[in-house]
Amino acid sequence: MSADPKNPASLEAYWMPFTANRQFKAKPRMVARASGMYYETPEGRKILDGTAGLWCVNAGHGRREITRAVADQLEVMDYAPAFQIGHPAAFELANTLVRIAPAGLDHVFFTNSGSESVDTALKIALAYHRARGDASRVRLLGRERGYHGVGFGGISVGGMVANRKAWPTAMIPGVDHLAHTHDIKRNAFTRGLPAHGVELADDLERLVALHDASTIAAVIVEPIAGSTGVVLPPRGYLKRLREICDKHGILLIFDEVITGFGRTGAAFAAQEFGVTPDMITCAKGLTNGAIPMGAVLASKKIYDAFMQGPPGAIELFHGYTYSAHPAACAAALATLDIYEREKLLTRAKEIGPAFEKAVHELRGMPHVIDIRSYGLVAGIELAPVAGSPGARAFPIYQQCFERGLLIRTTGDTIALSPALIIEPKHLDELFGVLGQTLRDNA
Ligand code: PXG
Repeated sequence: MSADPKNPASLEAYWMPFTANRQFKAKPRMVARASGMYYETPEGRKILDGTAGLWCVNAGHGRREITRAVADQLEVMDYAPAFQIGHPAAFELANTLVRIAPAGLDHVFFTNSGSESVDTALKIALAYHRARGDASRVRLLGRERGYHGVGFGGISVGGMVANRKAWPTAMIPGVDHLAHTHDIKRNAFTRGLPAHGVELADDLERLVALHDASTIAAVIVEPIAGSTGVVLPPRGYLKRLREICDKHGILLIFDEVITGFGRTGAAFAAQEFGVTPDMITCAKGLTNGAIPMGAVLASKKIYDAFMQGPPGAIELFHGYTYSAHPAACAAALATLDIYEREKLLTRAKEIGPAFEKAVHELRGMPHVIDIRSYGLVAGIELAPVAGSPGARAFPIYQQCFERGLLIRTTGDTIALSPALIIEPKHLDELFGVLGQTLRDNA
């Protein structure tokens, strides 16, 4: 049976992720084609994509170079065993990633998603300390309001109650959380990074005092938290986290699934903010969303710690059937080539000021209580309807879609993360529709 929006039975079998299934199936929103900055519905209505898909289509939709590279690769070789066998594109891709990564992150472990990247990085952190003979370092620290995907590791270090509450006994043990940095009392409507909150990094000292550094393996944070409503790091915060980690021998992991590949104006937020972690998790923009793929970038220090055992011994008992899948490698190589040729990894620096100006012009619109943006990501926070979280923002999401604009809402925050190819005319269209919709919902 093919999908027919007018026939609810045809929509029943597909259990949709992170979706209000019953509400959706009663009034479906479908897209069928995509090109450049636009989706198109099955009926041919154009929808401006204000979110680069789900923060992943950084070079815009329908990039022929990627299509061709994937098709060519599948023709030549569809699949290669990931374990004990290599194929050239995997090595080339790792080399290319290391070239654009922060200096010192010299090794790449491939996964198929952000969630797998996070669980991989957490496992590497634990095994790293063990390999060094420091096996008492078993605690993993996340942060409130963090999102690190949906694996058991990711939800454990994550800080979103809705993602955790159904699985209270399944959390991995030994996890604790730093305080989050969202503070609109002090930082509302800041342009650029918030001025207040560097001292929140000292919360790590509190956890060290509570648990003792000798038990702590790693801290994982998003440089900019995306899924919980675009929470920016206070000025100096990430640097101080790095200093405290160094002081206590704790690994620092940046989850750059959203901030990676140009979102902030550099290849990675680590470079933009001048702080180098021990590992970076990424996915999404790595293949421009065309083929699922994720990666963990790890420092030489970490990799070398594993390369010690007897010759012939597998150093890390971890990996996926589809780690470095040939089609994904081809997609990623073609994507990175586009980013480089079109200078997209720094494009957010050029268009960012116009984006920032346009988003801050929404200040004063009905219910807008904060606006924050950096590079090509923005959060517009709306005052919640008392007792009904999300009820303020979701109708705006629905109405924008009806009016030809795709935005993302999380709680009562509207998140924007357009493709890095966005032009001023798209900004006019995006903020024209969004501004009018906000006014219509006074
Ligand atoms: N870490 C971070 C920081 C993420 O944002 C993941 C891990 C997990 O990635 P996968 O590929 O397993 O989904 C993410 C994913 C949204 C939204 O609009 C965000 C994500 C996924 C879907 C929607 O908030 N982030």
